[in-house]
Amino acid sequence: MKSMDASAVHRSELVAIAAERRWAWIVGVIIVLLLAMMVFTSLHWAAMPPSRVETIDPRKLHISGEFVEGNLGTTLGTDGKVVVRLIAQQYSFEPQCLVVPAGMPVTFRATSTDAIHGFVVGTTNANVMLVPGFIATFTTTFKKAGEQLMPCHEYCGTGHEAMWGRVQVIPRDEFLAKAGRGEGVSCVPR
Ligand SMILES: [Cu+2]
Repeated sequence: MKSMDASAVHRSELVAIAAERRWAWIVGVIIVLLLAMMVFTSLHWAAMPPSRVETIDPRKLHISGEFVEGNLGTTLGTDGKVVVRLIAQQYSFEPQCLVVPAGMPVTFRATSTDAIHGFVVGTTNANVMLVPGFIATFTTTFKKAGEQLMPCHEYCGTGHEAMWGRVQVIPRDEFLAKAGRGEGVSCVPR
């Protein structure tokens, strides 16, 4: 009886050792697999060209080029495309208020003069980060007319919480009536 007990303990010990070894291998393989995936993706990403990157000198934004004051805001281009240009700076957006049409694509082009800013337009998916030196662009279509708030959503300094803009989304026909081809549309009636 004594020897049987001893051999039973011995056998279960062998089973435990085998199971431990098996799981050590499985865990080891998982770790190696994860490391290999990290190495592969980082090498793969580093080898791919970046997506379209537009740079701009943030020191000259106010002086010349696309983002001079007279060129900011919403324009209906001669090609019928709506483009909004704005800049963010501590602690405001320029312009503070935008007029955009509902139901047609609107392309935003924006950048920052100083720190990293960003904005989101109300509850829409228009949401972007603004990094000095880079032009952020995206195109979106606002579904409904109405006024939306546009807060800065990247902490940019002591005045961050006061950094807001407004976006007036107006019906497409009203917008087209307001905007002559190649002209700007602003919140301030002209
Ligand atoms: Cu900001």
